[in-house]
Amino acid sequence: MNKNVHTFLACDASYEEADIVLFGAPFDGTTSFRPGTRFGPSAIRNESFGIETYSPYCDKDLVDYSIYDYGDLELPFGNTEKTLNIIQDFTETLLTDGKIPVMLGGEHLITLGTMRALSVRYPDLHVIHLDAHTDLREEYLGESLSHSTVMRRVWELLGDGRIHQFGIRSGERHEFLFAQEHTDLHKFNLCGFIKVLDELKDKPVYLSLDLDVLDPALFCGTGTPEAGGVSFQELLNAMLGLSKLQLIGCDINELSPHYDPSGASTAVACKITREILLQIAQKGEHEHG
Ligand SMILES: [Mn+2]
Repeated sequence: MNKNVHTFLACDASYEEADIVLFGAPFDGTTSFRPGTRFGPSAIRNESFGIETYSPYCDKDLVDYSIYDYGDLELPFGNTEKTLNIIQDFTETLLTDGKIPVMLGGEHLITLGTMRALSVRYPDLHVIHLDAHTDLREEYLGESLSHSTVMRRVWELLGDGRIHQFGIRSGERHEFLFAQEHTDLHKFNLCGFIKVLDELKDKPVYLSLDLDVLDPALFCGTGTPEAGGVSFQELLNAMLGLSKLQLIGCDINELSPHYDPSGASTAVACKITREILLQIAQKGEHEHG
């Protein structure tokens, strides 16, 4: 008899043996335009069985690594602060147990939960942020906790020069002016990404991937699609450099699966999740010899 399991593709190690822990944060409580990212993690798990465990891009296979899929956190949809606390507490548990957290969203605000835990643990932490949107508002609709303020809140934790933003093509003028002073913002594409990887290779780095950085022509399953954006190949090439880094955690967020009835957006999310997991896993392989 097979076990009745519902995990991301081949992420079926036990918690104890796993170096990497995948978990879902199905929260879309502050979504301003079109909700639905709460269905992201389960869609990624379900549809992951449509792709292979083997990556011909990096010549690695998920079956050769120990990754545990916790499932989804239980989050109170109406309570943003409590949701962030649950994510923070869970992340702290993983760090204490020596695991690398990989979180599937959910809306982008969930990043603040992991960052609250990680910024304490790693005082010299840098963040690589891929997104169509600046996410640097001081507040949105009177709320300081929002998917469109998340990187401003992260900046408050980390300070100047720690957030490296790529693919950004939307925001208010004052956000871009803020970025000139306080973050390392690269507009429109991923040019300069490899250079930043080289600069950060000795630092602890967290990756926050808002999938709407992609061209909505290939990734329309998201709440705030923004015309323009990078191709799958560009994103993949960038991700294939991640094993150079001391990646201490990451999140992949903003898939809202039902806006793309073809399922292609979810398939894109599955494939990029596989590639990121393999980059983190092979790094651990080098370190353990
Ligand atoms: Mn975005």
